[in-house]
Amino acid sequence: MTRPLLSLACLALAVAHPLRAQEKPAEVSADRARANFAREIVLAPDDVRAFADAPDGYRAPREGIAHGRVETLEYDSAVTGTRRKATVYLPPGYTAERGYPVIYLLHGIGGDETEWMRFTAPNVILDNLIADGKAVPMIIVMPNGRALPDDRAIGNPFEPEKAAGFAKFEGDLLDHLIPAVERTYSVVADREHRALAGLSMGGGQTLNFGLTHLDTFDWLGAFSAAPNTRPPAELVPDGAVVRAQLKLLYLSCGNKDGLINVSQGVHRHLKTQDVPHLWHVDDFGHDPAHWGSNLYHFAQRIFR
Ligand code: FER
Repeated sequence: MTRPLLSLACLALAVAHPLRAQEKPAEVSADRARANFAREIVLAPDDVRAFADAPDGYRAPREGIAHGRVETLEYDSAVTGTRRKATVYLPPGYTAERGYPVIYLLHGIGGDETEWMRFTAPNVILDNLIADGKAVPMIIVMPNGRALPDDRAIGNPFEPEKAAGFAKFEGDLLDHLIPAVERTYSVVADREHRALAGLSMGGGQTLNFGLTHLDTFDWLGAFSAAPNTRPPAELVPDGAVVRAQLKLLYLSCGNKDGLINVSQGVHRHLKTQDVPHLWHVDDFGHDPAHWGSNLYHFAQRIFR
């Protein structure tokens, strides 16, 4: 199975420092993370694909179609006390004459605001989908989900203080990033025109923040959500509330991903609560092939 290099680096670190009685918390966390990735994968009969993988070439740049553009947005955050960066994709023909929907797209534990672009080129995926009439023109905002004064993707991301930055991002997103995006770009600033999605750690953030802020987001996508996902019964204590509001709850995981138990737990709880959701289990691992293919599918199902 292939995994992002940074996750592999974390695992190597855990192996190099076997658990001992006086181990520092960071090493204990790394060891636990390694054990999470190595969990036995037990598939239930409904842990199956909902559709085929994205077709060949879905993330290959095409000539002869209109292309969007990618830029960096800087915004001030009272959560971190710093000026922060987000990567922004503006769709082909972006104009202030109309308002666009926005997807906030969150990275994994080893990443930052550049990770999605490096893993799967969401700008190319969307250029291609829009050219084919399969997705509506939308803005993609790719922030740094580590809301700390030093938010660089360096060191051991499993250190408790570093991991806490991913939880603190909730306030940064809601109170600082979204307002900055809505001041800067021509967007439709309501819940019907806001989606939240992410990979791994960012998938957990999506569920944690999205399911508790249904007033802000109408479309959620969690791709191979990580163990930072809060217990499903806490996230959805009453299925009727989610059922009445959310347009799309998209959950995906690869059947070779040791973290699949996290997504299975969410899916099974949603089933007991009668919450409609899309559950897609493909044949990938914890890797960019899964995240790109699922962004391709998710982007076609939102804002319409
Ligand atoms: C963990 C294993 C993996 C964990 C987080 C991750 C918080 C995240 C992985 C990723 O984002 O790729 O135990 O705990």
